[in-house]
Amino acid sequence: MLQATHNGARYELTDPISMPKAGGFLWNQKMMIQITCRGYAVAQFMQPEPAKYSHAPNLEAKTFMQPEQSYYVDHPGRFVYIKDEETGKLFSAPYEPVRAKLDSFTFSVGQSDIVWAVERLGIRVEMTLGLPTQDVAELWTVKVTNLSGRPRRISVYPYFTIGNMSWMNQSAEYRPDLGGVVASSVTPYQKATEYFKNKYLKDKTYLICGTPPISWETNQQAFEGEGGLHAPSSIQEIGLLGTDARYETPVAAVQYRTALGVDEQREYRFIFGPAYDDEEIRGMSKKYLAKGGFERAAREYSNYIEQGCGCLQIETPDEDLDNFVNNWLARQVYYHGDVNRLTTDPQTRNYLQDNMGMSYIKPEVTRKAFLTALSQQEATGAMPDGILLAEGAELKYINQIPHTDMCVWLPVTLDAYLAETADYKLLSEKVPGKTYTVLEAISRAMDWLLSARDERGLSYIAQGDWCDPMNMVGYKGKGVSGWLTVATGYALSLWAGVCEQQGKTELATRYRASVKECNASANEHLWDGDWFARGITDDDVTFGTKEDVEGRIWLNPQTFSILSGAASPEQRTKMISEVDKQLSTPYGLTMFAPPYSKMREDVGRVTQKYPGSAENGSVYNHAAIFYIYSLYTIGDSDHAYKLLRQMLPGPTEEDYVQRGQLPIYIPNYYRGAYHEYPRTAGRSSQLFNTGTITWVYRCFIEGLCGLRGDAEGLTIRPQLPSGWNEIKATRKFRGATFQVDIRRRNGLKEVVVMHNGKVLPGARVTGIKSGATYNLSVLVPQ
Ligand code: CEZ
Repeated sequence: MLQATHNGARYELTDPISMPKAGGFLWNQKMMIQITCRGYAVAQFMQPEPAKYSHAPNLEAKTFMQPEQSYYVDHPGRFVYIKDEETGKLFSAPYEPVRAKLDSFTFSVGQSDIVWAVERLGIRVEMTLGLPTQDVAELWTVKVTNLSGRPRRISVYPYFTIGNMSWMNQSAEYRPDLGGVVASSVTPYQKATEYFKNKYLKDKTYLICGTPPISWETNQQAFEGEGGLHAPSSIQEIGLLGTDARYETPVAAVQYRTALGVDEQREYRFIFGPAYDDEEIRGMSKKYLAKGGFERAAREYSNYIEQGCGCLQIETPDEDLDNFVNNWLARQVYYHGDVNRLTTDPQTRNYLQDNMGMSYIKPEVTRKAFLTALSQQEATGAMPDGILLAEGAELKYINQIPHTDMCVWLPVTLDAYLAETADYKLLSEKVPGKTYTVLEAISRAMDWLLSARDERGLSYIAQGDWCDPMNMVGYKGKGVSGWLTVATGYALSLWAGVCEQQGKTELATRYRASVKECNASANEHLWDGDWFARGITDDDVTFGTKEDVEGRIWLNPQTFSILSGAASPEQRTKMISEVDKQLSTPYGLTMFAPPYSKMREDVGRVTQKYPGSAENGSVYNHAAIFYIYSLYTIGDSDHAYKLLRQMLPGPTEEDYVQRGQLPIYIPNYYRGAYHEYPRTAGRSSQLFNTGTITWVYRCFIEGLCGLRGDAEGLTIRPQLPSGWNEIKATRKFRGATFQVDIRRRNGLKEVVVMHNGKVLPGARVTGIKSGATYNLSVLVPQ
């Protein structure tokens, strides 16, 4: 049903039914497309706000990418109908909309292309999707091959959804001069000022054909007729009807009628995308449909993706894990750091964490992100809810709601950046547009965090912290966040370390004292005997405690109390055992339990989400990875690894089917409510936008492989799970390559690292030479 090929660089799903929502995604800096094995697609491009060129049949809401999208017959998709001209029999590739039973089906997801190959009626249809690197467009190749051993006559009908473009103005027609279907529209608006903003939007959608079709249809209803998309009326005719769309829903469908000899093959190419005008369409057609255009685009795009290959390759006893880490993990990290989830106002915490991941791929991007973020710091030292990345961008959606945790992420993400690069120079850089340096800016942010606490020393939550929809704990101005209190402690302790390193002893001492304060406050007001509470509401009710029937224990406060040092070793033991007991599922740890079954007005919107979905007690991977990271910091390797492995779908068939997702990315959540709703538990959100992924990378690099940098070098402290006796890792670090052979050895007390036959003091390599290769043999204790 599912197999890795090309050493894990591709995954192939061999039926369209057992994991119907499983898909892959491709992106470039201007667009993204997620497409399922059955042919349904969600694509967005930036102009500079996210926009669509292939729409639903009805008016769509503008929102962030939604989890667990449901697909329906008319959902935007890319399909190819095949009609046997002798018998009139019909099927469609990849599977929708006809859903005819296929003789064979392969959905093959690669890193820089997605390919389907399906067979029925003795005809093989291969569809390949690629993207250009700089332009917004989909590059499609459709190949049909006659496998039946006798001459055949067939018609091939690519059908690409354009959908409802605009309630003001939409139309489509076939343009022989451009060689394809062009749909036009006007982005709806009402304010006169919007007109000037919209004037240059790409309001056209086109499908340009490399080979001129013999007929076409641009009117969705005329195509579908009374037959519906399963058996479109127009396909029953000899040729498509060639209707235009005049304030009617556009579609791009064309027909090729062809005779195929035995084993004969035909290939057709198409470009599908948005454009401003005919000129642009003509340009795209010249660029990509000219001979070799697709091949060149594919090479360039695969080079672009290759730039995100990251800094770590591993060889462990777990092949599926290796496949993921070596082929897919850095890719998802790169996607986040390279396009910021295709928004012009990423949430500050997302922006910082997504860019943290670039420390391992393109650290100059991370550096710039710190400067960009800090240049938007408020006069009070607070960080805004979102970082504006484009001219004229505005804070939208969730960024209009006050969250109090944004400052925390500065030292937390900087810690990874400095460990990777030792770029301490950044600290004395002046923040663009400000009168102070990065070091001063972050100190201001830390002071702001300290100022935003109540008389008990607990951090105010306002309308949310890391947990966005926890909007009613503190909306009256008094409620506090237990998580933020210890997260502040953690941020300050990291920051104190940096200050110390920079010789700012006074600052370091002051911040260290504040860490103690935060930790003491958390212990005094939030320790519930076996774990830390999640917060205290406006009306002074402590929640996330034994008293609660729902939302009894939350992961984040435990995690960050480990990181901040608020939890003593005895407390840790208790917490960890309660987390195990109350939050474990076969798909990972839920972010709290039990999920809320109804609105709790002093906690907020999070309790209204469906139990076990998203923040209402799902296996919210971002929360789980923080916890895993914290376990690595205290050397709880077995535990950490078990949970880390659970983040990845598979390797059993049962697990794949339950999660419904290919092991090529980590989603933001898997359904929780394991005890309440076991049928849906484990189901993937299919949403690959998640702060999880950069931390997963960190956990492999710093945790499992234990290859973390510092100001002068690289420390080697692997944390193998006890079932493993050896692994190999290749780590690129500061221009050098480290080939590390890690083995377990009886009778050792500490890690021993050997280089050129010598034992390295402190298990650490210093004086690293860029360009050099270091072969290290590492022995780790039993
Ligand atoms: O958004 C994420 C945020 O992007 O939720 C995380 C938060 O830390 C991230 O910064 C936890 O709350 O508004 C909502 O209810 C949404 O559900 C968001 O909370 C959530 C979505 O998953 C966005 O992809």
